[in-house]
Amino acid sequence: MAYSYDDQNIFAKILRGEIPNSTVLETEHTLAFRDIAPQAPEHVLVIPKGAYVNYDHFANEASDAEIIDYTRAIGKICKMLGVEPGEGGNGYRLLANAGNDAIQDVFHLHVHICAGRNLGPMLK
Ligand code: D5M
Repeated sequence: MAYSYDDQNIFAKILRGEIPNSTVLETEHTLAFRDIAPQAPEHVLVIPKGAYVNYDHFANEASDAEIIDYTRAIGKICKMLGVEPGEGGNGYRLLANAGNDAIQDVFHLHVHICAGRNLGPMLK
């Protein structure tokens, strides 16, 4: 499968420092920042620094180091936000939209972390 990545997408511009962001965590392979249009009291987007259009692209082509870094960053942010259920938090939702049916707006992989209210059965 050939994946097509447009390096003019807004998250590519954030990664190049061309537009600002509200950073929550930065690691070697991952950047996390607050969503510009939050749908919950806590709404953080987590993106790999590599050029991956969606989760499938990332899972197939990223290195083990990138995948480990990204996965652990998501867990770390949930702890930082204080929403980890096992640690006294009230829970959270992870969501990654891909393609038209999911209404993906930005074609650089991002996992939404949403928390801080009862999120109902679905987001978006
Ligand atoms: O989600 C795309 C998400 O990206 C959506 O929740 C808004 C957010 N967004 C768009 N531009 C920015 C900037 N500049 N900073 C932070 N967040 C942003 P999708 O899953 O593709 O629909």
